[in-house]
Amino acid sequence: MFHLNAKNSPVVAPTILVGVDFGHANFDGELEELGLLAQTAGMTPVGRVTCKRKAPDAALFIGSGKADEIKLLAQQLGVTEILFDQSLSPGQQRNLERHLELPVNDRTYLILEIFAQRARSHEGKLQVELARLQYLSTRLVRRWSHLERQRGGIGTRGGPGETQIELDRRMIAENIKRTKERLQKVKRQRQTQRRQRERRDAFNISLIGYTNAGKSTLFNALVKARAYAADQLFATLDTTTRQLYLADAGRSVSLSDTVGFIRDLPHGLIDAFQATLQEAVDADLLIQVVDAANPDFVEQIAQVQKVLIEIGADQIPQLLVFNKIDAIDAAQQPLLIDGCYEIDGVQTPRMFASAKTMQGIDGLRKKIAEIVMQPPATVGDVERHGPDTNGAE
Ligand SMILES: Nc1nc2c(ncn2[C@@H]2O[C@H](COP(=O)(O)OP(=O)(O)OP(=O)(O)O)[C@@H](O)[C@H]2O)c(=O)[nH]1
Ligand SMILES: [Mg+2]
Repeated sequence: MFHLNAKNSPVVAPTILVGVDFGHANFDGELEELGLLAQTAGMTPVGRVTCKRKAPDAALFIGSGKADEIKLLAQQLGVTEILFDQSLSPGQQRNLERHLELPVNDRTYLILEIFAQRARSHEGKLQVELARLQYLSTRLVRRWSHLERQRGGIGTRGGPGETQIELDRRMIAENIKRTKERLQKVKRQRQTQRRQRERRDAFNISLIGYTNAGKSTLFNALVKARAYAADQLFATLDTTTRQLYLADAGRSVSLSDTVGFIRDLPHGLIDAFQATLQEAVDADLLIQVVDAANPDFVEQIAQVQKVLIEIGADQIPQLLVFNKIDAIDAAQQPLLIDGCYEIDGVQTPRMFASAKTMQGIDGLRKKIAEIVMQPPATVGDVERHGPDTNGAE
């Protein structure tokens, strides 16, 4: 049996999305995002199951009644995989797979899958490889207990799987070590390139922001290059850099398009992707692109800020571009194109624009030129340390 969608073509990898509401505000938006992630990874969400809980169930994450409901729906819809929005422990994942008799995966796995499909550069591939190995090393036991079950239910302790697990652990550990070494080497090469760039006295600008905000589209609009832009999450994985000539400043700056941020990026990925995000840490100015038409934009800015703090880039001056104003209702159109927006108590310069219709792009070029010509310390009037640093000298 296979499914047909509206266009009468077979549905690829039908899946059910499961979200557990632990009582925080943005629950619907998060499940929406899981659906987009699933589509980006090549799956088709055909059903959704949600429930409310105070805390996850230790064994199944959800209650067994809910699990039965999912199992029934999965049979009715003929799905091939179940996706959970929240992270599952290896034990929960195993128990759920036994209960549902289907592969069960979580958001972390999905993000790793997408990164694996997308990585193009040597460095990007190594980073994804490392993150996947690290994820796998925590799930090894699960894989083997499955196998043992297929062989006829040998107990969890001892058994033929044991030495194999040890062997696999060692192999993975060695693989992780080798990949880290190779990555280190690539990073050193990148540093050399960076030093060469510094010697040229370049002003470096990085476009950052939540995934799908329109960074690549804006990058193209500014430099007239052709970076891959698509209505998918993580369309861009490798940093692209181009020269941008600013007539008003009478000079060129280098502009980089970077990987998109996302809430709760798996920690292994933050570490592994630091080299890519390093580009952002090294910039003189961060242009944060915001999807102003997304109802969750405030939360998305907060998520970006959180990652910037984690990678030590929160002190770099920022310019906010509230993009996609063409997609905002007439009633909510901004009155002023140029203004300020507060991030973590810091007044940050903010412009409205549409990378798609080019509205506000000339103004944005002028604004960038203005910032480039300012002495660095005064950009955005950054005053990050609050009153307790007053009178310190
Ligand atoms: N309506 C409208 N759509 C836009 C605008 N800018 C970008 N988009 C669309 O938003 C989607 C995402 O754009 P991208 O430029 O790929 O976004 P990104 O931030 O680079 O995304 P990732 O690389 O996946 O992190 C695409 O479908 C674009 O066509 C805009 O100003 N208005
Ligand atoms: Mg992009």
